[in-house]
Amino acid sequence: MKPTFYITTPIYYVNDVPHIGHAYTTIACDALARYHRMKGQQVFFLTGTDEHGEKVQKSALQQGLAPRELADRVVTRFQGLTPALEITNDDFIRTTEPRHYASVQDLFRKSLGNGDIYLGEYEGWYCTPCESYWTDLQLVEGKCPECRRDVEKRKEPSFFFRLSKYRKPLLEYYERNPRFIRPESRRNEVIAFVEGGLNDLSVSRTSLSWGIPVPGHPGHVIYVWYDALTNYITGLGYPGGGETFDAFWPADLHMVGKDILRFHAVFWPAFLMSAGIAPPLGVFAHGWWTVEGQKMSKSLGNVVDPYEMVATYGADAFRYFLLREVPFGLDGDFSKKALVHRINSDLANDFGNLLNRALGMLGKYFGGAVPAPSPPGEEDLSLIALAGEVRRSVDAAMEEVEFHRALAAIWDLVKAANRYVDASAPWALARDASKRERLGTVLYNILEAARICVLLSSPFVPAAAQAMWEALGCQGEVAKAILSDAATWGGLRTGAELPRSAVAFPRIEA
Ligand code: ME8
Repeated sequence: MKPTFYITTPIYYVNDVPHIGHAYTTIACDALARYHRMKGQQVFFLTGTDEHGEKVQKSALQQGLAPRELADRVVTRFQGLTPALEITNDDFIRTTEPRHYASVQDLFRKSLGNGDIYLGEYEGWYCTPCESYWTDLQLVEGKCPECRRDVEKRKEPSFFFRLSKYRKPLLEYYERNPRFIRPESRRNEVIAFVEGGLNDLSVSRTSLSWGIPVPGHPGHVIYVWYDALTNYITGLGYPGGGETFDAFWPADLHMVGKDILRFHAVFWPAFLMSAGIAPPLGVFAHGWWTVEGQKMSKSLGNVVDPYEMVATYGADAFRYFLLREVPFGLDGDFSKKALVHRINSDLANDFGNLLNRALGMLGKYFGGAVPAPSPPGEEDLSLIALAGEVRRSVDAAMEEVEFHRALAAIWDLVKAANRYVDASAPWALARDASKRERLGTVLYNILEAARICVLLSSPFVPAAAQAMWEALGCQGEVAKAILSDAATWGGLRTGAELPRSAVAFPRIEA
């Protein structure tokens, strides 16, 4: 196992406040960061905001603010997601920070120095909302192919990055690193795109002032994607990074929405190759959420506010829903009905009840003190074996970034433990004094299965997991547990005094 794990979210534009899409990417990264910490790796988890460019400048103008003022206001809404969603990022980068200016200018200078960045003139059809130039061929009925709005012809002096030169090195990189772009279907899309040939990329603007100046060319500011992508090395202290940079670069995973995969899988590795820096090891593109069957938009008024979700349903439930409902990588649909259903059925009924039934019976039959188990019988052994299998399935699923599969595996154990309760009928054993030892073993096993479920589910539902962890008499923070020790059967402390109930997942009344 690699000793370190570096994971990043995209940096989010501050032209608008966060919505479910931003929360989704950040929560997915957080679950992975937490899981890798539990594997014993040293994790660096970076998120932040993208504060330069036309979008932010325009939005600020509309609100009568300077771009920096707008950024200062909106950034707090993104930073606030950390406590609200129980996010464990190690740093938060803003592209307006001096450390980022130094980093972008250094990277730029390297490619300017070796001729990979050169001065030319850019002309094209420009779509302001998308901040993209398009060629004649790319336009759809004369409009922007992405947002279908009007475009305008523009021409200006611009520095270009010699992306065309990197067609072959990129294809070789994809070939040598089959897990660089995931999921697989997206990888094929990117390869087909690069095989089709790459045009040099305009990386500066003279028409824009809200950005990082090109070193030595004060009329130019560095264009958005070159600025934004570089955040991933700034966060590790580039260009001076030293130990942190050496320990964590190349990044293990850049998590992105499918909309921005190309920038991460094509431009970014090429910028790095040109500067003599190793490309990242992985980029994962996830799908998009619609809301109640419709595209999310301000005009439809259906934008899902993560703060509102947390206030109504709690962060754990929201996190669980987003990562369980839809196979990670595919598009999905958000509805409150589906969310409430998941909360009541998976969290309250299956998981919450398992723990509460066990604690209730432990209180009733053993005064709340965890009994020592006697050697397991056959029905016990199959539960114990399943716990081991689930542990391996969760690990395999997390390696593949398949949260839905990891959660489904954990719930296989939750459900098996509930069936084990029914099949072993502790209430019947309790009526027969000669079965007292068996009763103790059964209760121990139920609680131990619950403990392992709590441990494995903690990257997804961290606050509830901590509450359940404590209710099970386990010490310290579940988030600090190391799976290789803690997930082994038999970790539950005998003799511990447990409460008679614990409310980890309240039911939501419709
Ligand atoms: O693109 N469903 O920032 P951004 C799921 N600053 N995820 C969604 C989503 C949806 N409906 N809508 C947005 C930018 N996202 C650039 C990135 S990185 C160097 C620069 C998520 O504020 C998804 O992760 O538009 C997408 O990639 C990100 O928000 C875009 O955020």
